[in-house]
Amino acid sequence: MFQWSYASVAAECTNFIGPAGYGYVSVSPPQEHIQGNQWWTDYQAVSYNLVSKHGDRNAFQSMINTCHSAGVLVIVDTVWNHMSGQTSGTGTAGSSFQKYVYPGTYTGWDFHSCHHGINNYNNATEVQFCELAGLADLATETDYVRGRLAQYGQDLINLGVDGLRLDAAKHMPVADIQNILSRINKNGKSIYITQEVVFGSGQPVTPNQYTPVGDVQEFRYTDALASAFFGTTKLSNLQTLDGRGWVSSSKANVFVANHDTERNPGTLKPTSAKNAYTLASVFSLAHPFGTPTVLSGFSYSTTDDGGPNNGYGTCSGNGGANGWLCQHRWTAISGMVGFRNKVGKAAMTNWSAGSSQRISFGRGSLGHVAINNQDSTWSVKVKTSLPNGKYCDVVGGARSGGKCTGTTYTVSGGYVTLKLGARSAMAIHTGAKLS
Ligand code: LM2
Ligand code: CA
Repeated sequence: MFQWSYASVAAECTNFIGPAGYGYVSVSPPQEHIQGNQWWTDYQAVSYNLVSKHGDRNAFQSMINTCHSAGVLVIVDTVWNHMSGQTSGTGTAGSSFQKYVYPGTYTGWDFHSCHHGINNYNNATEVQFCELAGLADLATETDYVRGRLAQYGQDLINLGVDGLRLDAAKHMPVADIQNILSRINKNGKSIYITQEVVFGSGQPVTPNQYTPVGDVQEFRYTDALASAFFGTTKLSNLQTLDGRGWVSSSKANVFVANHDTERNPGTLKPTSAKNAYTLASVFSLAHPFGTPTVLSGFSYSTTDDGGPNNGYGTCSGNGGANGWLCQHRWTAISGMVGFRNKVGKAAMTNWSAGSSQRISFGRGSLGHVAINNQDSTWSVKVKTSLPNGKYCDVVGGARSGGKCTGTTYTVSGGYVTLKLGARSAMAIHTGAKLS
């Protein structure tokens, strides 16, 4: 829930996220950060007081409790690699700071002595000991910094947080992350860890180096979906995603877009032509590879724009409101969350490709999906392992009462007949079967 205030996340956990069956909600950084309207002020930490533009400690605690009551666990975007790039100012909790001097938290020797940006990604030392985007780089190998970051992590866990997204994990030696996490008492819970390690061809710091710690965000997946759904590579080549050198399925955290990629050129965005974003989202939630994250963002005119509506996230029906996009509510996306929950770990079955841009596959005998990423209708009869019966399409509609609000598909004798319009998809599963 990119840039959503904690009060608005709490309301959305109750109103939609919980009932829709999402496992976790992931929220923007809660620690004190520099002031400013841009979204990225979040990533310039000033202290670990939980007073950010998204809300204060009470709002944060209350969101955790409300989301938990709605059956939703909470992942927090955690900035451990650095403090501010801004040279001086006052943070969102009122703390005065200078770059490298954060009174009560850190001072000069808590930072790496390399005070310049990262110019050479082929040099691991520079990647991890110099300044990502000019941000004061914490000496995460020192006992004091490790202890301070663990104290922050412990505070989050004690408040009930269930998972951490480790921002800029690539820029911290994996041993430092392991050490910090080992100092945190998980209170008997299992804490989900997802680490941001952007793959770069030929670079010495790789996503696979971080898998001993937890999940790793696999940006090669994001790139592969973009080129397939833009039609520059074959969608039909995405049947098997293991064995490509990527992070393995059990460790990969995958997404169609995140808040950074959607702001980059040539990537899948909610505004991409030809329904590409929705089709890719259907693929991501249907395909067994990895643990999928759905981005919920907002529309913007410049890539710096902060969240609209004073940061209070709002949705309406199956869409957004007041500048928020609410992708998590889109019919296709929330329908596919239901699909994924129903099919669980069932293996891919009955894969077929009608062309390089038309695919169809099942998940055991629990679900079946088809994607037509072409400009003409695809009519085909495909094999399925679903039991005989009538099923509601959950991409364009849902089951409501005893009826389908969208298309009804009939499975008979191990086959289903599809007629998929240009750039559209269908998905059926046993959780949306008519009696
Ligand atoms: C991340 N992953 O490693 C976040 O996903 C990404 O959004 C963060 O960058 C980055 N790490 C640092 O936490 C964002 C944003 C940058 C922005 C930084 C810090 O993408 O553009 O940098 O947050 O606010 C900004 C200015 C940049 C300036 C920097 C330091 O855009 O021009 O660099 O602040 O003042 C001199
Ligand atoms: Ca670093």
